[in-house]
Amino acid sequence: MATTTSNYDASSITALEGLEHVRKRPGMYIGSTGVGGLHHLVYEVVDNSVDEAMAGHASRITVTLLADGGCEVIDDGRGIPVDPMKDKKLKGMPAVEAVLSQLNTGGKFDGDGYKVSGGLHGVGVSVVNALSCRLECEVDRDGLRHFIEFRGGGKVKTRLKEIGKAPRGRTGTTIRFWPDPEVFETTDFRPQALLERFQMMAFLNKGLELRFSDRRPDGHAEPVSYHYNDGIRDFVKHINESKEPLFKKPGYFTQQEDDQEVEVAFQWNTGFNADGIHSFANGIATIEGGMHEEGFKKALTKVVKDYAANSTTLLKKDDKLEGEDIREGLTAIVSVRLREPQFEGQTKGKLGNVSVRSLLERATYDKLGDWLQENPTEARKVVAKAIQASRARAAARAARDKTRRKSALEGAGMPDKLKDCSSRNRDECELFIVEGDSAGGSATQARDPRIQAILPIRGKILNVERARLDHMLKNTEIQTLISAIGAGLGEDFDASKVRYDKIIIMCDADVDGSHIRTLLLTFFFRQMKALFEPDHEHVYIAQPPLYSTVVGKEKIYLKDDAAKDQFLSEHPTHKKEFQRLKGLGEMDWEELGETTMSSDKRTLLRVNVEQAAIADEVLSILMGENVEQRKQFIQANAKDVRFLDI
Ligand code: 0RA
Repeated sequence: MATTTSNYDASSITALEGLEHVRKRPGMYIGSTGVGGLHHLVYEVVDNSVDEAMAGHASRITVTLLADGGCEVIDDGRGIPVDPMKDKKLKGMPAVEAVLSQLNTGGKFDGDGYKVSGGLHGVGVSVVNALSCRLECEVDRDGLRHFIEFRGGGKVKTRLKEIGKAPRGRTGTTIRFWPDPEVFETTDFRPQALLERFQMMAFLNKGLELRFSDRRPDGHAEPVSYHYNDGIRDFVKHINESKEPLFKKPGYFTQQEDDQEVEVAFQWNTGFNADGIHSFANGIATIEGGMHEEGFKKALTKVVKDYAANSTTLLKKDDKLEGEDIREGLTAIVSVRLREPQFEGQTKGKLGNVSVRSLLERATYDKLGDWLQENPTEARKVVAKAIQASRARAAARAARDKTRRKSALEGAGMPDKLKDCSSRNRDECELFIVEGDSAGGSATQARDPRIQAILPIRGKILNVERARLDHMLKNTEIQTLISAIGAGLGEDFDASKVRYDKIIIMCDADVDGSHIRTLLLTFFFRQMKALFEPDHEHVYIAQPPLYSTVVGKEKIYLKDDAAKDQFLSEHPTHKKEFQRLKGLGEMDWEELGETTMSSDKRTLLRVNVEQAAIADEVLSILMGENVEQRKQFIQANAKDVRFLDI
């Protein structure tokens, strides 16, 4: 007995040393101490319960943000074991205490089920303990309710004890934790972000019910329950909700072998997006793809091509299908589970296990092949759509070659609409894309013709998200833009040829203006992505001032309400009226010259690639019918979409 006790005390001390390290270097374990890291704590605890569900022992997880700032996660699994550890080092320590206080003890020591282990997740609940000022755990097991409690980053406050009977027949684990305000910059959870992940987990684990409620006094989130009996099929339907599916019921297949299994759901829509494949490994999004995606894409191309080759009524002699034609409009979820996932790449978002590639190749070739045979109506639609895409691609290539030849033969003739600048030093040149001819006229008068070029854009340019390249190239507004920028487009785009240092979008502050701005950003994002690369960052949004007023003889412009308040606090005796400017369309050229077009008075917003990607996504959502999705998206990205004024 004496040795047991001393062993136990010794391992408690080692445990604390481990947790000390976590507190010293939280970033190493949870990425950051911002809101992302804070949420990581929740995911870590929930992941453990999801593992228990994946192993077939739990079916419901309830997450509650408590009134006092804590977070509670309840599951109905087997309950973390409470018996003393047998292992030499931890001899005598209750297993639950080891799980909660020993780094790397993880959840599973019975080798049962897949564990979520990668660079990002699976650091263990002990990390949550280390970064919490308080953590409680209740385990219902063997008819009893057990309780253990920690304080100050993992120090045992109450040793494991029985606190009564478990409710009849119930087993499960409850973990409550209070993130340490000394560690985190904020301890304010954001339900929107949490919910997004809970929903994803519910999609990826069919039958699992994930409930969420927010009991914080100022919490606004409504209680939510995610529960999908059709798992990733429901996921695909959900993604395609705002789109127009080619057929009603998503296809689905699954295959299992030895240590790994795969599940795939798919459905094409009428859209033109060719990267609608979303892949996951052990419930973790693999943003950078990897072996599972590779195998799936390869077999998808082959199986659809083989099928098309046998349907002579659709395929003409010159048609040549490629992978991207077949993927156009496809929404697919590829979810694999394996024992030892290898997460690689910059953000650990790429699955490296080679064996998964051949599993996916075989499964997809066989089972998607069966699906095509068994669903001839759907299969014809898929093939017809791919053929259409391939013809469009051929036409676009021809159109591009023509543009290229033309510029080589005729010299780079600039479009009439462009009022170009005279300087040939591109580092000082600016292109203003202005909405409408009248604003274009004012801007032309206000500009410095040496370094400022004006390109008026009329009406709404084509929605590039929806339009194929060949249609897009026929649009005169787009043609004008491409020639003015002068660096080609798509895969031929060459950022070193861009003719201006700054490309400044100048639109009205109304709905149409923000729509055109979003369309332009989407076009640049899709066809001239290098414009947003960190060392280029050519794209800007002009923010015309909202107010003007007069001080003495000088006209002062104020960009927004905050600037107006600031001005008033600095000029407490100011009595003159404020004029509310009606946006670019209503400004005369002198006003423009003194504000948006003056290099020292204007406010420009530089657009980075993330913001452009958001514009792109906003657009596809705005085009869709799903108002709820649009609302949610805008809420979740409030900070980053503000400049789009939607
Ligand atoms: C280790 C072993 C067993 C279950 C668990 C851990 C477990 C961990 C967590 C964390 C949150 N909820 C959990 N539920 C279970 C298996 C126990 C057995 O064999 O009965």
